[in-house]
Amino acid sequence: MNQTINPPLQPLTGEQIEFFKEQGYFLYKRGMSSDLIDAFNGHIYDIRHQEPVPEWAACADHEKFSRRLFNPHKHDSFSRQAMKHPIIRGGLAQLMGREAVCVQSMYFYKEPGAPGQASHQDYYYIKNDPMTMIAAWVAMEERVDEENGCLWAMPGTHKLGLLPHGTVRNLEEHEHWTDETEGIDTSRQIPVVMEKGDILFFSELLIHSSNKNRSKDRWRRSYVCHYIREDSNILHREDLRQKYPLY
Ligand SMILES: O=C(O)CCC(=O)C(=O)O
Repeated sequence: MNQTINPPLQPLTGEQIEFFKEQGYFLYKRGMSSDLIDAFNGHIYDIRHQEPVPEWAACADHEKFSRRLFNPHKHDSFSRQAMKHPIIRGGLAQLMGREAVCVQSMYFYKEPGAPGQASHQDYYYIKNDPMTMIAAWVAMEERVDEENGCLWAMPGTHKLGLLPHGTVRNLEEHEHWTDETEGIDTSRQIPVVMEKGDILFFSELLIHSSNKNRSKDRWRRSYVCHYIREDSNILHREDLRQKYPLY
């Protein structure tokens, strides 16, 4: 029997790879099917709807469906399957030049009224060597826009290296426990409006943020995984050392 692993897909064109290199991100339209996203949203809802809630997903009762669920890929096979999505696996292999492994996942509920995250570079939180980290941010709603707290990105800033980060300045808009980039005018950030199933790939040095969900009744669910090249290693963060292959 042939034991070889199937090679990753090559979903990105040369032009798209070039765009990523220049701008620090690339938006892949409709990478995941609407059916898959409905099933995954339902599954994540069920995890915290159980009695009792599994220990790894435990939270206060009033927070069951708010803010985020950390690292579901470590405990839940559906979350791992979504993390390994063939378009993501293939896109990352093209952008990194080798297969990627996953080190972190987050499922954001971001309910109406929930704060966003101040501008930052992911590398500030997750150091890795060599530096290869890329995030894949998947839209889990029909539409993710300025009103329900979409991501904002500052094109080209992945070329600036790691910038200083300090205390969050606008607590009305952003979560207090994160840090914010300093010494740079972040008004050049652009909103990344996305539709259900769109996948945003972005570099660990790209400055990005999100604002409060200001809608009355539109959630802003998303599934965000962070990946490094298979030969990179996570520094400092013991909790994110384990590498999850994508095949
Ligand atoms: O989705 C958000 O609101 C913030 C996500 C983010 O900044 C990240 O995953 O690095």
